[in-house]
Amino acid sequence: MAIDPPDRNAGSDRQSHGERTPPGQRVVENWPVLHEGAVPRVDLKTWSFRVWGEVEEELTLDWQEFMALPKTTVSADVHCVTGWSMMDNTWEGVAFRELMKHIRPKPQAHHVMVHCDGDYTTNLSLEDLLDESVLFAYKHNGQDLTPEHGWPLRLVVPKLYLWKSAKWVRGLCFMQEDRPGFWESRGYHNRGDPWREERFS
Ligand SMILES: Nc1nc2c(c(=O)[nH]1)N[C@H]1C(S)=C(S)[C@@H](COP(=O)(O)O)O[C@H]1N2
Ligand SMILES: [Mo]
Repeated sequence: MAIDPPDRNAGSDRQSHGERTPPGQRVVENWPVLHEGAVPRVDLKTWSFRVWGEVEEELTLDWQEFMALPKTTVSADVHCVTGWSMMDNTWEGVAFRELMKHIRPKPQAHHVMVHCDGDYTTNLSLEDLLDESVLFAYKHNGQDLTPEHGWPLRLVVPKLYLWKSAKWVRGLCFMQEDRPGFWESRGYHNRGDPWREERFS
């Protein structure tokens, strides 16, 4: 288990990677593991992905149904609020936009709470999720995700700090009004744009 509390000194150790590293970030080569609680044990036979809340119809997909969705590959850097960035990742999975073909949000549904195995949640605007870089990934650089990095499925939101990239994702609750998720209610910024250094609120 590894917990990363807000680090007020994040970014004091600067190393640039050209114009691609946001302010206050340093590039790492080895991928750190950071999360709250224990790595969940997941059984693909009972795994399901659920969509509920402000939608015209709830949706539940089992693992096979999720894997049957068309796949995509996204190349992106990731930036953690604790100050490290990892460049040139290749993610393979299902684009958020692809999943949205099966979801009819009600007109007032502008926000989404992402739910995971365990108690972790994170909130995003539907607009941020609809960015073409956002996907549900099961592979990183050609390998299945390891359990500690979110196997079987994690959300990847490259344009926002990595706490928005929920590991062990199991569902989405569409909402009319925004609500803070796990870290957002503990002092992290509501949106988390690394280019604006939206670290803490
Ligand atoms: N389910 C879940 N997802 C999570 C977290 C968590 O505690 N639980 N931590 C977040 C935070 S704060 C970070 S920095 C990244 C770390 O991802 P990594 O361990 O793959 O580097 O996962 C994010 N996704
Ligand atoms: Mo984090």
